[in-house]
Amino acid sequence: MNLNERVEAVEAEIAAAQGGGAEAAEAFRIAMLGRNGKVTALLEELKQVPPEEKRLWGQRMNQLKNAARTRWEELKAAAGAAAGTSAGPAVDRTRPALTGPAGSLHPISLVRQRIIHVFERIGYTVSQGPEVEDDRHNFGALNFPPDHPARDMQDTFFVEGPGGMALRTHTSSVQVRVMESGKPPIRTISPGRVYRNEAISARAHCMFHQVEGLYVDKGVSFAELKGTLHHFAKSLFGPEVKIRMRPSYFPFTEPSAEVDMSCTICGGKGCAVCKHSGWVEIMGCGMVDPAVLTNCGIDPEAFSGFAFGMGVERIAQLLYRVPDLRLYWENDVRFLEQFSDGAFRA
Ligand code: 2NM
Repeated sequence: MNLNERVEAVEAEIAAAQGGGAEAAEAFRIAMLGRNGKVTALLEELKQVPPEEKRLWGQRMNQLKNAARTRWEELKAAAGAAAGTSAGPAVDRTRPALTGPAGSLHPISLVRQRIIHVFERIGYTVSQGPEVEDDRHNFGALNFPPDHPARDMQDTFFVEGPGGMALRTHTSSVQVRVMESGKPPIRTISPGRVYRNEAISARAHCMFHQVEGLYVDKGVSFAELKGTLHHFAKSLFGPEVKIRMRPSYFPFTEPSAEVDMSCTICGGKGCAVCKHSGWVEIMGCGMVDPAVLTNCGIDPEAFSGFAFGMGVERIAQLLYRVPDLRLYWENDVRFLEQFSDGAFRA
């Protein structure tokens, strides 16, 4: 082979060199550009070229050397990229990973969780029951007379079919199940969805969330009821909050009361939220009617109990100053994004 053929052969070899990691790149460098490399050997041969051909051959050899160097750089870069240590764009492996948008809990979930937390800390368990109930658990055992207006078609969603089933109108139905199946002492709360056939407005919805509480034991008093509810209000709304009770009526409690809290918006001075009274209603409560205890298999001579019930939407409205209950169900992210509570994030 003459010099030209040998240069062409090495050029072809350079062009055909395949990547295969850092070792292959280094082997290529040694084979071509090393002390005994093929390119180095050809460069040596320049010395024997006749003087009139030196300029031409010099250019040709330079191109060969550059081609070998370029190919070597390419092989190194390919090996580095495969091993993740490329000399290309720098990657900082200590940077925190990018996280996707996390979303946040719905204000109703958040407030329900906070309510549950307050009662769990003072020894209450959490009970659940079916949303489709029979008449006995939703009304009968709770002392609602057969002709009570709350049973009316206007208030209750009845379920078609046998058995006179209905969507529960309160979670007191869960308390009935707890009393039927257990013995005092009973300390439990029942959070859940309830349904009432009402026109949807800024103040009412046909489905809302309740948390009802029940405490049955020997010698449970109205004073303990008031102390428990004051503790609850302070836990959620701050240590300055006051409560007061107004006489009221529920079929399942006697005596019964509405519970007001000093208005947290104006601090009791009077504002639009409390209608300038300084007080806002937060729940209903009372001593469990002895007839209800009897209906649920508990001897009212031996035991007494108190119960209370609140709407989660109402509590959340007061905590977050939500002006219209319909906002809870519109799923407008501008509304939903405003609520986050690190302590209860999933
Ligand atoms: C309320 C108000 C007053 C209540 C009563 C009972 C039960 F099952 F023990 F009889 N559970 N919840 C109750 C009492 C609920 O909600 C406004």
